[in-house]
Amino acid sequence: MLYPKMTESRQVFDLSGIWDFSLVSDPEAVREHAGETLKKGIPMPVPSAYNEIYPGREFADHVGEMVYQRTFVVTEQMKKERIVLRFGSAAHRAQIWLNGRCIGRHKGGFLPFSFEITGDVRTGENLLTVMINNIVDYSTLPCGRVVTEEYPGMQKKTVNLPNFDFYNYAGLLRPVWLYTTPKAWISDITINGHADGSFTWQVDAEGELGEEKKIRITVLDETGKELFSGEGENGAGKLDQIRPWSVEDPCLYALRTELWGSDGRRDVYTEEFGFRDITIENCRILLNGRPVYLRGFGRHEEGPFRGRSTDPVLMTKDLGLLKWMGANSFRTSHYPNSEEMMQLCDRMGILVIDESPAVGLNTGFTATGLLGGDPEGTWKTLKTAEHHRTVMEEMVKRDKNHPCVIAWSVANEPASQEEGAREYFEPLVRLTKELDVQRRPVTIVTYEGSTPDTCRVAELCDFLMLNRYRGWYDTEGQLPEAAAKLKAELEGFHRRCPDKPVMLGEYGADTIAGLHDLNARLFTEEYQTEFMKAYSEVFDSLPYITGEHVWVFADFATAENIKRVDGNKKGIFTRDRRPKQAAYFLKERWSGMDK
Ligand code: BDP
Repeated sequence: MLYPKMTESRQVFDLSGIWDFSLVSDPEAVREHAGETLKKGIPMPVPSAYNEIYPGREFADHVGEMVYQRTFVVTEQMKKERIVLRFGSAAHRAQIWLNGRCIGRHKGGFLPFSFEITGDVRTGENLLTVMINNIVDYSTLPCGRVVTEEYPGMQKKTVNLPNFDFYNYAGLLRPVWLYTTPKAWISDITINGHADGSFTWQVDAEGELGEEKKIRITVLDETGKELFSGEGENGAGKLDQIRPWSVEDPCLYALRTELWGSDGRRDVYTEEFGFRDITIENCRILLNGRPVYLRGFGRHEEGPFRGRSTDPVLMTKDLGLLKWMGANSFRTSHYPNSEEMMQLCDRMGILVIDESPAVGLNTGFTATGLLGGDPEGTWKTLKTAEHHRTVMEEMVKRDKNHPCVIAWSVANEPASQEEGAREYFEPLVRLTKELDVQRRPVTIVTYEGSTPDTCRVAELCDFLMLNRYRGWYDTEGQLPEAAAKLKAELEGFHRRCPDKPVMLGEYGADTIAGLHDLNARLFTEEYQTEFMKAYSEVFDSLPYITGEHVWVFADFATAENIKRVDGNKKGIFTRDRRPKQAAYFLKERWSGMDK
């Protein structure tokens, strides 16, 4: 899915800003009055999560619907074009009305969607109403549970328990745009560039194409110099002397695409891409034929004030810190990040494991240990299979051209040891591979409940990504013992899958910034550093380990519970991005790896 870009033939209007907002107790009334101006709407910034903008526990933890509204003006000039309304995302379910008429719905909180509204808009002012539902249950990704609680003498209370360890921020988390195209338009572009300079392209066109339909593509270098031109909706080419895209030299090229339709007008779109190869050989992940050891983090797209939202300041700052640490990669745990983040990673040379929002697919386990249900019943209980397919399709379609994306993660910590796991994931892994012309490696990130003896999905994965908390959730405070357990498990997985690269997807310890102890006790900065050292020694002793992603880049907000003190504190940085002591250990370790 193409990002809204201004080109010679397209105009883009950013609808970010202050919208009207209201929590909803009666969704039917909103549907009925969607064409009327909101009564008692309060100002709400878009993009942002609505939750922490105003004080009040009831406000933040509201379960159900909320409504966003604003007007926008369409000019006579715009009316001559095709007009599209595009959402970067809406968490988790949205219904949209234009001037009172429902124009569509979308399910899934972290991927873009759009509607053509040419016939629905009028010249002058238009009223846009968006109702969002924030409930996570056994049919959504991520998963959660809705529970009705009863207390003596009180009204019944509905609560939504997330089956995951991050705060359920909701709303219009990403930008909203209007854009125009000619009546014959480029609807999709797929590029596959290799490190040897060969490439293929596929251009999809829609609308009033007629016999006159013509497509021309031009490959441009970073300075805009034309290197190649070709015709047709698909084709292949080869360039001499390209600079492959890499961490050290994230060199981007552009495919300029022109389409002529029946009215003789031209639509233009320029998509950036890189020439690079990702392959797997002998327990190694190779970037452009050379082994790359992944060092970095799982990272949440969140911070103070905005909650989980597109924030160019925070994302640039975080990638700067990643580089400062000597890291080269991160996982978009536990949902696709914003499109702007992917563009920045392309540009800054950061390798991304692109994760779907499939987290909490385990009715018997959550990180916080409080929400377990039926420990045997996950794959009989969940109703996510079809939605999971759609999400994988949307995610690959959105991110397929980004050189920074080196692998797809289909899920985080599902009940991969339970009966039914293989049957659930096998078609999803196959689909993901089929959808991606670059055939990137695919993985499923597994938890410690899924051992070398019990895991049912290891063979489906191109590389194994394991989350382990020995020394924290068990063997706490006993790092030599924890390291011994970790090593035995890694060896077990290697015996089972001797050709597959193995990496840690998560390992970490909650650490209160500023808390110190000579004996490196739990929760202190010293313990986190010792924990990182103990794990590093294990990795260095096993040649098939191909990466280490620490949990987590920065402290983040979670649902309130007795295992979390003001959120998850496993960050190597605090939530306001100050380093804890372990940052310096990892910086030295990782920076030294390039030498
Ligand atoms: C893992 C989850 C992650 C949690 C982490 C933790 O994948 O989302 O935040 O544990 O407990 O189980 O800190």
